[in-house]
Amino acid sequence: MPSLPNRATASSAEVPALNPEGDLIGAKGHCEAPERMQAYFETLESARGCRQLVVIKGHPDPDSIASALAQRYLGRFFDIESTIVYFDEISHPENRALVKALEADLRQYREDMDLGAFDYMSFVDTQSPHLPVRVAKLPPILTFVDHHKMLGGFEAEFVDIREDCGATSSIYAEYMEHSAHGLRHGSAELSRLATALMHGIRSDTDNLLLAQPIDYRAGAYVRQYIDQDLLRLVSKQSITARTMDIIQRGLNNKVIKGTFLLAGVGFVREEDRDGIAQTADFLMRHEGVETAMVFGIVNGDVVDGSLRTSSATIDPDAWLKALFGADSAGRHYGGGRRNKGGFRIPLGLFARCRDREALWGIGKKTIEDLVFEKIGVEQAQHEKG
Ligand SMILES: [Mn+2]
Repeated sequence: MPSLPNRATASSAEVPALNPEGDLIGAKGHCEAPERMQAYFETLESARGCRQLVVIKGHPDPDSIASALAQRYLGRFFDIESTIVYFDEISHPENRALVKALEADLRQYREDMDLGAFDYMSFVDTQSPHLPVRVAKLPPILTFVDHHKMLGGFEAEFVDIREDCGATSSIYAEYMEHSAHGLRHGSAELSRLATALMHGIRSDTDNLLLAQPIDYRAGAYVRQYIDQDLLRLVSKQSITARTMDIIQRGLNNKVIKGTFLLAGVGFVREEDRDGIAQTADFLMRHEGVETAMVFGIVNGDVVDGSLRTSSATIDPDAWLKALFGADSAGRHYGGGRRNKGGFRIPLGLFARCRDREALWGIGKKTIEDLVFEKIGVEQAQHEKG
């Protein structure tokens, strides 16, 4: 029997040091894009002492909130003063609780805010830098960090878009791990930031089910600094009674064609709009369904929808853009990333229609016809070979 190597002969210098959590001290994972990280910090250096507006577009979610906090934190090393702004309501009750638990200091846009007074804008976790409000003279874009499908068509000092990355939070974690501006122990604020990043990574990757290598590395890095109790608190998943109601309507109204499921859920209050996405997530679990699309009229004035897919042939971003097209300003009604997407189509003048039933009927019919026509055409093409 071969003898086992004697562990006692290894010199103590070869034994890596462990911190109390059992992690290797000073061990670093692989850095996916060292040049980009370097360029990121050089860009912040070039803006030393400036004021930046960190923009969250759409309804703030765990990944965008954590990324904005990371952008603010990293800016501080360069004396960059940051204001984090968001435009759309924080609709999901869990996200409202998250912002509170993180003491995140996010500002909702108000008309008396002078966005033009900032030196720069930085965008996180969003596909395009268009603001939902008109500002006479917008500041230039300092950094743009995201993981949605690349759209291009804008100028920025620094751009890092990684489509093969499950969460924008993971990109920020990489900047931190491989620079001198990383997370540290012993700071309540930094453990909140680490927790926010972990929650952002988990929530954008369906609890790591869809995680890419960078997401695992980022998770391994931030976990050393997280506040376990806080993470447990923010990731507790409850479904509100009103969301249950939306899911139920989705179940009742679903139409399945092949592997595609479409469900209209009628009128949804602004604060419950996240229920549409939650319904799409839920209906994806229907046996034999590869793609689920759920839509409703939110706030009485916009058709809002979510798409989820595990299909290898449907690219949500291209698919939704082709289906709904763009407005007269060229802005697409929909978009997405690898396995999920969303759309928002304003009803315009029709929002004033008092006959809600008729309005819903038109909205539903329009979406159903568009979708089923597209699926039909795709199927016919497929069958033709
Ligand atoms: Mn994201």
